[in-house]
Amino acid sequence: KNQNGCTVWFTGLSCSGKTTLSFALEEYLVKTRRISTYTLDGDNIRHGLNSNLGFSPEDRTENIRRIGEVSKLFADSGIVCLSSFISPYHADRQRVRDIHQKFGLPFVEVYVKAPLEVCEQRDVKGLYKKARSGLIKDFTAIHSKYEEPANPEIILETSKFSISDCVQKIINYLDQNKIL
Ligand code: GGZ
Repeated sequence: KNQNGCTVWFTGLSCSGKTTLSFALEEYLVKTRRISTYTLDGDNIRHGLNSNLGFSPEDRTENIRRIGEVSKLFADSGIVCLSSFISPYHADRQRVRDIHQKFGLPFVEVYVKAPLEVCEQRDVKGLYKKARSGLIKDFTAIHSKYEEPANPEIILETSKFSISDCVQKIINYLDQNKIL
């Protein structure tokens, strides 16, 4: 193992910018720093490992529990694991933090913060529209709660700052805390 692993955990509403930021961070870490990363997101997790889970509160909790365990394994292998999930419940995020702590692995919670109105306006996949019209049930922030992080390591307001400013903020944190 030639580098120290960690997990950077992006939490926030649908269309808040989690995936955009994690891809931008990944590009910087890989190209500029030659650091190995792995991204976990809905595309590679909800279609595979967690394809049997939906969006009920119980399923979201199990979704995050499994992703937390996988993130810990990647971090333990020396990779920078970038995990982007709404992860709406405080207790679930806390459990992921705890298992990292137990194994001495850095866990950096990044709250990707944007007002619901902004997320709804972005509506990249048209899901908010479907949720408003009743075609999707249990949609986060429409019918299902999002518990704001109480004490995240980093808060990024994506409606106020550019992508590169937000990425720089994460890099500064990782450098200053000697995580990279
Ligand atoms: C929230 C949903 C839902 C419901 C489908 N609620 O914007 P997206 O499309 O690409 O990201 C959302 C993704 C959320 O999955 P997570 O695994 O991150 O959720 S959680 O952490 O709460 O378990 C959205 C899509 O799946 N999606 N139905 N009802 N988002």
